[in-house]
Amino acid sequence: MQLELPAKTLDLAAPRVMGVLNRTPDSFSDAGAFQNLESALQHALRMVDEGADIIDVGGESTRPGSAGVSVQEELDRVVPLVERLVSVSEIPISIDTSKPEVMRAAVAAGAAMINDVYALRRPGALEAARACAVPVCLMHMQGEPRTMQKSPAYEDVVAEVRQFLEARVQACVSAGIPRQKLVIDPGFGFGKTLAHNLGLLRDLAVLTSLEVPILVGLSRKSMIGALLGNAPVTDRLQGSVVAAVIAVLHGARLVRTHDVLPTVQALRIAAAICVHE
Ligand code: YH5
Repeated sequence: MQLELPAKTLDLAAPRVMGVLNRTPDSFSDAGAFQNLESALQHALRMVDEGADIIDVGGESTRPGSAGVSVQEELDRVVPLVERLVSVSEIPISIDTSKPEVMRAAVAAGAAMINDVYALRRPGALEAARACAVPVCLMHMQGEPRTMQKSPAYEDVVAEVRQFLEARVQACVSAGIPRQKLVIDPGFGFGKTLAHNLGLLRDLAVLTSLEVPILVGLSRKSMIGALLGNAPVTDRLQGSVVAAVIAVLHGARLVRTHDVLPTVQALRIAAAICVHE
C-alpha cells in the first residue's frame, strides 16, 4: 500500500507518523504573531527530526466543545505557516481543515494533503478537494465538535462507521477523486463514548476491507485519560503510544500524534516484530 503525495510517495508497508501542529491564535501569545509563527515552525522542525513523515497543520480546534473560527482567521493562522514550512523543509504538509477556501489556499501554499474531520461534507469541500488533486483523509464524526460528546449513540458503532466511510469514499470517487488518493479514519473521540472508541479500536480491522489506508488519531485523547482514572492530558503519553501500536496491529497505516519520537520508536519495534504485507 502506498500514498502518493505530490512530491513524494509514502510506502505504507511500514506504519507512518503524522505529527500534530496546532497554530494557536496570536491573541493567546503575548509575544505576538511573529513569535507565534516562529515557535510553531520550531516545533514542526523538531517533529521532523524526531522522524515524522507528515506534519498536520491545523488552525481551528475541533476538540469537544469547540466553536468554529472564521475563514479569514483560519487562513491567517495556517497559510503563513504552510508557506514557511515548505520553504525550510521537504516534509509533506497535511492541512487539517473542513473549509474549502482553506483547502485551496493551503494547497496553493504547498500543502500536500487534506485532513478533513467532516470528510468533505461541508458545502464546496468535495469540489475544492478534487481541484486540489492531493490525497484526502476522510474522518468519521457523529454530530459536530460543539455538541458531539453530549449523547453519542449508535446501534452498531463499528458497522455504522464502516458504512459511513464506505459512502464517503464512494462520494469522492463519484466526484472525481481517485480511490488511491483517499485515506479513512474512524475518528476516535468524535461523537463517541469510551465504549464506542474501544469497540472501534478492537474491531479496526473491519475497515481494511475498504482497501484504503487507515489513519488513526488517539494521541492524548480523553479515552486514554478515562482508562487511566481521568489522567490529565500531560499523563497520557504511554497510554497513547500503546493504543497507537494496537491500532497498527489491527491495520492502521498512519498514526496522528502529538508525541512523535516515542510513537516512531514504538511503531518501529511493532513493525519489526509484526510484518504486514
Ligand atoms: C483524528 O483523530 N483529531 S483534533 C482532544 C484531546 C486531545 C486531542 C485532550 N484531528 C483527529 O487531536 N484528524 C483531530 O483531548 C484529527 N483524526 C484526524 N484525521 C482532536 C485532537 C484531540 C482532541
